[in-house]
Amino acid sequence: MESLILQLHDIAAVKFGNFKLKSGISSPIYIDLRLIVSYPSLLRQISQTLTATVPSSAHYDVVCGVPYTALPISTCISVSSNIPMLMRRKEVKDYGTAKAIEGAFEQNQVCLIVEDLVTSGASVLETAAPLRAAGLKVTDAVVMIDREQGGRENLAENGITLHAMVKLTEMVRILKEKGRVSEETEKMVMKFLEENRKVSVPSAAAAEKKVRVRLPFEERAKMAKNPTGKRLFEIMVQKESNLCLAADVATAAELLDIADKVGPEICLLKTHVDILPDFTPDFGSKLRSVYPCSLNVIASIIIITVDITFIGNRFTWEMDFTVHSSDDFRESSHLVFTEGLSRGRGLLLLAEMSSSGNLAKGDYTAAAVKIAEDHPDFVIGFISVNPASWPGGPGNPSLIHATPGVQMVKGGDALGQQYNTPYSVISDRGSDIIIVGRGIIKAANPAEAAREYRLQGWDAYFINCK
Ligand code: 5BU
Repeated sequence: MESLILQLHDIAAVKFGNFKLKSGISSPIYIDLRLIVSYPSLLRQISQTLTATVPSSAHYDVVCGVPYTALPISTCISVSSNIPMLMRRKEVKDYGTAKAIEGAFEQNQVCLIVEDLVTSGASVLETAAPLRAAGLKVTDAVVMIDREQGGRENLAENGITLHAMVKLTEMVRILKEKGRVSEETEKMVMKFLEENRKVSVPSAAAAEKKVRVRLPFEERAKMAKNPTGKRLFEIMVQKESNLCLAADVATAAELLDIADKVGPEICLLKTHVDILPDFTPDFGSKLRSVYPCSLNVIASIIIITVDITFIGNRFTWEMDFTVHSSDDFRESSHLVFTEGLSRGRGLLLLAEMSSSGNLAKGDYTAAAVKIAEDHPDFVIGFISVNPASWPGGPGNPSLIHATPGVQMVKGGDALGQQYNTPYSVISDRGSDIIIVGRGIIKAANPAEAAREYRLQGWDAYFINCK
């Protein structure tokens, strides 16, 4: 290991000085592992060390390098260990066979991801998603250098264990010990790494992760009291989908277009119908014609989310909080409940929110649970964020939990939205449905992105299913 690190320093793949990074910040250390292709003996040693870094308990059938730097490394691992390799296309062709993954493989084979450097883990996840979408299992990734900036935790949240040849701080320490850098440089680099370390706090549920046995959706369909709730469970089973699209687009025409594209992947479509300038009364029937499955559910969600929860674009959610808890709401809710029930609708109650600093917690959440108990025939479930942490956990299995604030990588936006991964939301936080907006709508290929979210959400549910 030491010799490898010294060689990386010799070829200037690791440099010390003052470097401006892509993000704009100045760094006292710079790593460029693309250089190793010019040093075949070093490339071979690195590949052998990486192979040895993966514990023998981690079984895999194929390897796949994250493009581009890790491609030669994974090729060497493949050739020397005689394990087939796959390639992930960075740019998926939208013509011909349009394959995201090249190479021969079988469904459910396990693929080890190979990467040169991990910072947040985003690039590993970008490779894991199409591999999983193609039917492969991804449980482990091996990396040369772990920058210790949250990557390990982000990957763990997505069901991937990271194995690192060396951590960046260890590497700097070795270089100092071998007289390659001064004590002063070492201190400066350590300080920089410390200051730029993304403190990632694993969710409470993840920290004391218990296996929560869950009932399959088909069992829960039988328990549902409201016909719309029952239908929703049935649609989920039929379509193997626990993905809801938050279709926050600018016009009704765009909404119909996106519904058409991602319809096969989703069990539910959520819309803030009030933001559509070209909304007309026949919008519902048009939507029904492109997307017939769950209009009842769509309609019920419209009732509760109109004006209230539009995060990330025009409105913020706080302004409507008082509407919820006021007497007016209680009165109008009575009307909504009676009217809704007579129309065969169901209601998802807002119990928690995803945006930072929101007030929908504690008593508010408890009040939502109480409303659900009082109206078992009308309430079909909750908009929630961490039902596993509620007193008594997610509770009644006839009720469904749907969670907004979902993207492939944990993070947030400039307006306070907080994202968790599909795996964390479903497996750790005990929810049933992931609600995804920009992760799909802003993707280069929304249909493909929706498929990836669907597969991740679905797999995450069945990990703990009875
Ligand atoms: P995004 O693009 O994936 O961030 O969209 C999330 C959607 O879920 C968007 O329509 C929000 O208005 C909605 N949302 C939310 O993000 N957080 C909440 O707590 C609630 C709704 Br309630």
